[in-house]
Amino acid sequence: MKLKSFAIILNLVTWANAHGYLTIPSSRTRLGFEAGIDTCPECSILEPVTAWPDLEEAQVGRSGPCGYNSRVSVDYNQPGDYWGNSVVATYTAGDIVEVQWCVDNNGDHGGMFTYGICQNQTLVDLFLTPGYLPTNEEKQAAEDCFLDGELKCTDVDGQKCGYNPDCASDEACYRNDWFTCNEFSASSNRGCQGVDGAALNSCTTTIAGGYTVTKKIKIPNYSSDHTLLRFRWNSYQTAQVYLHCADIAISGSGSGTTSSSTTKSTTSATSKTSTTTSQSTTTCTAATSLAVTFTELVTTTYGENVYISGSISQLGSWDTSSAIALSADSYTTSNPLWKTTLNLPVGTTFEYKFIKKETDGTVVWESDPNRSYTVPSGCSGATATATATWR
Ligand SMILES: *[C@@H]1O[C@H](CO)[C@@H](O)[C@H](O)[C@H]1NC(C)=O
Ligand SMILES: *[C@@H]1O[C@H](CO)[C@@H](O)[C@H](O)[C@H]1NC(C)=O
Ligand SMILES: *[C@@H]1O[C@H](CO)[C@@H](O)[C@H](O)[C@H]1NC(C)=O
Ligand SMILES: [Cu+2]
Repeated sequence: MKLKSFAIILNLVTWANAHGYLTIPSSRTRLGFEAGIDTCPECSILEPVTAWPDLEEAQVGRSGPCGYNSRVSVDYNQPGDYWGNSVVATYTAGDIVEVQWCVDNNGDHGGMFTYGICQNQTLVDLFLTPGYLPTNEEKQAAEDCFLDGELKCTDVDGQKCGYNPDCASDEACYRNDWFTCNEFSASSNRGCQGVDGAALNSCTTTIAGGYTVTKKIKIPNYSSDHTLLRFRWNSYQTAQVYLHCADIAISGSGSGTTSSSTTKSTTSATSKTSTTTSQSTTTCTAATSLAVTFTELVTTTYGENVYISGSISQLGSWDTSSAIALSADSYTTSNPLWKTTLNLPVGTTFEYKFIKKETDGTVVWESDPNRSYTVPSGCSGATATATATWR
């Protein structure tokens, strides 16, 4: 705690600087930004509050679990024209999925963060009703429910879950079920940037460029056509909490309904990219292969093209001359999206990376480690999406 008094002084001078927001799955805030409604997605801040060391002390007030951006007077606790009316991702109970937020270079306040799913649909529905703004009491009740439904770092086998170096062992922040950023004043890989060690502008913020912060969560045994994934970041440096939601669906697994010819697979899709599957809930014929869409957010210059290369023959068996080209049809400056859809056999597990080919033929690889993916099982006609950001 040697840094504590230093940090409190910094509070006063860096108060207004920027910050972070949930990007994968696409949060309401991200969608608002991409639609041009929000000019600073990383600026949805609950302040001033006690954010440290008791991570759960602050009441969410008007910010609610999904955030209120006072710069643009947008309340993300209710559906808007560009968010909240449909889901951005569908997961299966038990899935391990990669989630990501983006921290601004000028506002990396260190600290700890968590994700949550509230398993009380009645409560969540208040945040899904067009034209209805939940009261502050309803916002707090939902936040309490999201905290009850925390998706713990330690729920994911093999995931490294540490304690925050800025937190002493007798403080309330000394817990490793929440995710932690690195030491606020570390000389390298400091704060939340240090979680991925990603390059500047590996994700989009509007003030000083962003760094991705990537972790894995385990989707709980819960089923809903439309619910919310809540992200919460408690700043160490400032008296601020950041709150965001993404609209998701969860299809239950092992729910014991009559299934005839379907061979039920209990292995869930695990992936270094975030994985979503969607499928019809009517009669199910097990698919033998699935249309899997790979998306990669990567800013490119004219003449540069993006490919996917990997360990299976469909991806060229690591031979870059046989790699599969991605399309830039959906590419915009604010959303530099490359994508391709491949038909792959259910259950196939493989490793891959995205590559850039320069005009002169030079190949630029993503940094290690290799990404990995298992094609999920599903009903005939099901599709899956693996989203990623260049690293
Ligand atoms: C869900 O939330 C509502 C509204 O707060 C509450 O009345 C109800 O008891 C909750 N249901 C469960 C199962 O906790
Ligand atoms: C998930 O919940 C359902 C319904 O409560 C239950 O029948 C099923 O056994 C659970 N599955 C797992 C893997 O816990
Ligand atoms: C990625 O896969 C390639 C091909 O199998 C392998 O040579 C390389 O060592 C892998 N990289 C890492 C970091 O595991
Ligand atoms: Cu900030």
